[in-house]
Amino acid sequence: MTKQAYETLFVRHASNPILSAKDWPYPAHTVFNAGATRLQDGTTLLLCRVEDRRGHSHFCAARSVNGIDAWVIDEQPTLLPDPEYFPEELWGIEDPRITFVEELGKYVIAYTAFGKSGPGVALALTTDFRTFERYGVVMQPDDKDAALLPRRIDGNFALLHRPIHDTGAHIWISFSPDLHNWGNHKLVLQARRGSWWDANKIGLSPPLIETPRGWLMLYHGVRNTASGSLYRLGVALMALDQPDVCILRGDSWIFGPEEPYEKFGDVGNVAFPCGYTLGADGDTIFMYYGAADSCIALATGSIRQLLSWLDTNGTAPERVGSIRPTA
Ligand code: BMA
Repeated sequence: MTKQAYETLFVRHASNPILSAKDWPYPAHTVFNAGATRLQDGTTLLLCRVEDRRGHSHFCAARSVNGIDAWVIDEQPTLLPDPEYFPEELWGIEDPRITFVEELGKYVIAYTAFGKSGPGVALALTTDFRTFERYGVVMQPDDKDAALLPRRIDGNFALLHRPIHDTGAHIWISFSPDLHNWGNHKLVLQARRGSWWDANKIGLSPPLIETPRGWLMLYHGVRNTASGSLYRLGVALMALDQPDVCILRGDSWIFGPEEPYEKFGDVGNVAFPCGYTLGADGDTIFMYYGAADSCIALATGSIRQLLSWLDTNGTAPERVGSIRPTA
């Protein structure tokens, strides 16, 4: 048998990590798991999770013209937990994912609100990342790893998220007419159990990426080992008109901790993307990921290459969700 190397689907940027606590204008313990978006003027905005020495997190915006360096970081926290009005945020806000919703003319940030009942999913809306309209917790604990789709599906907004139940930690989708009331919950993708790389938990990583062939989903898979958890990245393709239906899912992981900044840190062996932007060619993915819960790194990939890899290496999984009732 000829020895073949695994295909490289994401290439790390040479100046990784691109952001860490030492770049911060105010005291910060770690900076990681950033949401990302490209603003109207082309600037890349990262909404970074900043953890203080209490262990509590908040968000701080960093802006850069090329999305790589010369970041201009807000002098003060951009969005702090507000436990007086939202006690679900008592222990911090974490892991933002940003979706621009054209219908609203607003960015919708889905994030983890961490309070005494555990982590839940909260939403906040903004037009400028300076003032925010909080919708509070929309998915009660334990739930996290959420992102909104950029447009309605069959008349409803759609939110991917990851509740934890006795049966495991799988990806679900829920629908809403108004972003406040959620229902029609459907199981989308399951952790695979056993010795799989994504056996113990899975969760959405950045928001879904729309392509003519379907929604590309980058998701993190967790494998528990004797020396701790390994967080790696896999890819799946969901149907455009039915994002709860998985068309193809890769068997192997495509990106995982290899470099020292990914292997060593507060939580070693973690590569955890929460955001991406697209290049001007409409194909290049700039994937921003938290490395070892300590810093922010960048890797680039290609939609075309991911789709062709899925064609060769993906399988159509058994349908896990219920069939949508017909009107
Ligand atoms: C997950 C999330 C992430 C974190 C990861 C590794 O459960 O809480 O915020 O990066 O664990 O610690």
